Formats: sequence, structure tokens, C-alpha cells
Amino acid sequence: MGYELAIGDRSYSSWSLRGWLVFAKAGVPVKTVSGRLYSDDFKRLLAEFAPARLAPALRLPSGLVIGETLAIAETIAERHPEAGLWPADPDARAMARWLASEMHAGFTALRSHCPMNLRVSYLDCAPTEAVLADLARIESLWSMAQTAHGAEGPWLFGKWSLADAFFAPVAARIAGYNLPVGAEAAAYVATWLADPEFRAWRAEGLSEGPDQPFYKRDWPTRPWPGDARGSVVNPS
Ligand SMILES: N[C@@H](CCC(=O)N[C@@H](CS)C(=O)NCC(=O)O)C(=O)O
Repeated sequence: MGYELAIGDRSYSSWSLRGWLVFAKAGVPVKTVSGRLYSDDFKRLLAEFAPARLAPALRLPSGLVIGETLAIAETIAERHPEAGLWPADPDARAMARWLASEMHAGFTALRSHCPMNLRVSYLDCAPTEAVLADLARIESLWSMAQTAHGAEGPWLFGKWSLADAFFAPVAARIAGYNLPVGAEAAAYVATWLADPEFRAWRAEGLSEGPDQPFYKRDWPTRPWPGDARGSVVNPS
């Protein structure tokens, strides 16, 4: 038996995206089992992963079930050191753990005003002061990481790391809700929009059935800001 990961809608479940990226970026095979959020099927699916109670939930080859994305990420990093999921440099690794943890625990204004929705992009979501404050904090964390450790590539610590997994849905929100960010942050968002694994996840989510009414907003929309070939039309 290999790894089995329970996930929610690919279009809406930001934590499922993070959990799945851990495997996709590590190149570790995983069987994903998905259900649509708010459905009885989803409740039945998660019941099979009890006592974990939210998506993503991971069943290890031993049969042990693990809940919480941060624990899943740490577990796979520990079991597959060859994948280099955390930065090799100890200072960079400490900072990457900080960023992932701060994302896991915070940014509630952004998360509630702009729930991840990979099916639509809004022109203007009327961000509140609290949302703008969350964005400013995120930009300062990204800038700190990239200034200190980002010289070797477009990710937060140069090479892709678990810190990036935790911020993938944030990048998707900045794109999806047309949130105002500076040039550095916009470039990081563009990196995610062009990322092959992110694009494959998003494409699969588009065919998972009708839109979930919970995520519908009345704001004006625009096309999703990434064209079919992966280049970014308008990252901000
Ligand atoms: N702290 C959890 C959050 C997981 C979470 O909120 N998952 C959502 C989907 S994105 C869920 O399962 N919602 C179903 C529910 O609330 O019943 C983690 O890090 O994994």
C-alpha cells in the first residue's frame, strides 16, 4: 500500500492544493481520493480517514492517518529527504518553516474575504483594510525570504520549497481577486500561474462539476490571468 491523500474540490480547497503540491513537487507517488466540499460523499470520504477530520488527510503506507497540512508536509519531508523539500541551508530552512507556519496559522482577513476559487478572476473585490494589511505582511515576508535566500530561482528560497506550497493559494488569491501588490510579489504570483503542477491541478478542478454556490460573489469578473500557454497576461 502507498500513500493515499483525501482532498476536497481542486478549485476551492486551498489546503488540499498545499497537501497535493507536497507530493507533486517531491515526485512521490500518491493516490488522491476526492470529494466535493459540503457533500455527503465528502463526509463519507473523510469518515474513512478518521480521526483526521478535514482535507487534506493522508494515509501512510503503514495505515496510520495524518491530519493537518503542516504535519503532512513535515512527514513527507522527513520520509523523503532526497526530495529536498525544505531548503538545505539551516538559516533558510528555519525561515522557510517560519513562513509556512505563519501562513498555516494566520491571514484570516485575506482567507475569509477571498476564499480560494480557481474558476474565476474578479476585477475588484473591494479589499478591506484588514485584507490590505494581510497582503502587506505577506509581501514583506516574501521579500525577506527572496532577498536573503532567493538568488537561485523564482521561488521564495530560490529553489522550490515547502514554504512555496503554503503560499500557492495566496498567489492564486492575488490573481483571482486582482489584489494590489508590488512588482516583486506580482512576479512571484506569475511564477505560480505558469507552474505546470499548479496549472494541471487547476485544469482538473475546472472539470469537477458545477460551481459551488458558497464561493459566488457579485463582483465584476475578468478572464483568469494566465493564457493557455502558461504566460501571464496580467499578474496583478
Ligand atoms: N488546519 C487544516 C485546515 C484544513 C481545512 O480547513 N480543510 C477544509 C478544506 S480547504 C475542509 O476540509 N473543510 C471541510 C469542513 O470544514 O468540514 C490544515 O492545515 O489541513
